[in-house]
Amino acid sequence: MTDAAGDFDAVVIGAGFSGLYMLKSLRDSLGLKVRVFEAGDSVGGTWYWNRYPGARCDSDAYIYCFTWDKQLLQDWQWSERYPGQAEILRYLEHVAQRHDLKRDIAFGTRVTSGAFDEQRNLWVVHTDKGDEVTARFLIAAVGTLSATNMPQFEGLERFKGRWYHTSRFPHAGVDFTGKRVGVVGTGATAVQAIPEIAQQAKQLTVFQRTANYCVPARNGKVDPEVTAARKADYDGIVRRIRESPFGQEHYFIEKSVLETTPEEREREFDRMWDAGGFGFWIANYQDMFFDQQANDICADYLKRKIRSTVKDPAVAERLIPKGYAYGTKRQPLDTNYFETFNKDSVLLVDAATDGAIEAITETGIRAGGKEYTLDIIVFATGFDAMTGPLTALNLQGRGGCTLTEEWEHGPRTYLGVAMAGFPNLFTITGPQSPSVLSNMPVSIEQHVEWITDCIDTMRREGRTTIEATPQAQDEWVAHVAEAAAGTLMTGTNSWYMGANIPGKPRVFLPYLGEAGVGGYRRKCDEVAADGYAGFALT
Ligand code: NA7
Repeated sequence: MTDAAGDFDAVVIGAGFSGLYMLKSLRDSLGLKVRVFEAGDSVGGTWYWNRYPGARCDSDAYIYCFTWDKQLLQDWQWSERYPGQAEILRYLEHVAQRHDLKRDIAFGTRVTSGAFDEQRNLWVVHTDKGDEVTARFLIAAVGTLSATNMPQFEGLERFKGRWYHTSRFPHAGVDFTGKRVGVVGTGATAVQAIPEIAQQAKQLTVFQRTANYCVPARNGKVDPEVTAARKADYDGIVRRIRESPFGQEHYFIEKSVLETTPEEREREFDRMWDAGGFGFWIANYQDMFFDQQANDICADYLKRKIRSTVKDPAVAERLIPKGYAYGTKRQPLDTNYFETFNKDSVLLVDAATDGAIEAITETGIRAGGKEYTLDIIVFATGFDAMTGPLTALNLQGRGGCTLTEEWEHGPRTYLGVAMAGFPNLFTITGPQSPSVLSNMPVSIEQHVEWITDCIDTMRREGRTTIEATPQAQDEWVAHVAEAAAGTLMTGTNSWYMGANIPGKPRVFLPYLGEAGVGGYRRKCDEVAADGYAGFALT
């Protein structure tokens, strides 16, 4: 075994929030030689690709940003509670410029494969531009919702109109004026896009497979006094969100909803509803995720809201979720979503009552035996979440093992950050870490800082490789499953369960144990303090 250095100390894949901070940390804090490969033509990741109408953040902006640049926390002014895609992209461009990050990023370059060379202890990485580079460490900063799910609808190639997927929307936008538009899907993306598209389109037809529980976003300007108070208390805010369950300043009500009077809980529900945002979801009564009866009470409130908002009772009934527990799918935040169905120009086609999509035709979509004529189809059909972006990298670990094979029955990781058989490979917000169940920048920063410390420790101790042990990995996989099994989450066909992708194993993908991101952070820190317990180092 030799210890020859590669072309780079580290290759980072992706230049969104996670890749930018990973580059900054390894290059400017540790002084490493780093190359970032990014498929897009600029930085931004999610915020580079998702340019559909209405695309905006669902977490409050004051915590949906980097907290490691303390001066920027003070200087940057967000225009609203939840900034839109263009504003977040502008922010990330600014960060890249401010820290001179672009000089180490190869844009328009997709990593097509990576293989661990066991003789040299280096990763050999290939790109679609013909690069072959070697690096000691390989870090996947590829995002969790970046592998587009485009269902194989029969006949799509026949369609004479134009079609788009929300996650690959044209940079120049799409003019829907005077058009007959179809939107397929009613997830968080569609819930943002539908009211916007409905304002332009002559006719909008929404194809719903599963109705969704929505709560109002309540976007708008933030009171300057609130902003000033937050800026004055940023150290406190950062400490709190890092220790919190979800990377947000949201905490469950430490009481069972079953122990409340109808009046008391109605007041609480109204308060959360009026505040808008994720509070209704993740600052609700604590038994809501565990007890079906408790969950039914919260769900009932939201169902009543739909009935009182949607004027046509038949449409309202079809928009009311059925057959799964509230909160077990990703919570969409809406701005006039249900109100949009009161427009004469908006039609709901519900798979359960009107019939599912059968085919795309030359002139539109056929569902339930009926033809809907369309000029433009917008597919808001989501992503192959969490594992999709990683398996797409075609990584080969020891003995040529691949993630696709290793993860045949669901992801297998240690701490959601490393995998047995794949030395010196790290994933940022990977499956089996809190990731998508948290405010992403908080989890991204935690992983980046943990990986940076790990690499720094290895260098100081003269280590060449680090690799999760199979035993530690087995225990983590079992622990992740056990944490999910105690909740209502596993009973729902959600992308958290891989259920949106035909053939994907039904396994709960993120980690929700240790009472969330704070406890998980402590667990990761303990592992490091214990000499990287559960890892083999050479
Ligand atoms: P989601 O939440 O996966 O939503 C996708 C929607 O598309 C959802 O309503 C799906 O119905 C529907 N869908 C998916 N495949 C089909 C097919 N084959 N036929 C009909 N309808 C289909 O993705 P989003 O982009 O909205 O949100 C992803 C995340 O991005 C979001 O949670 C935020 O974290 C950001 P289903 O519910 O599966 O029955």
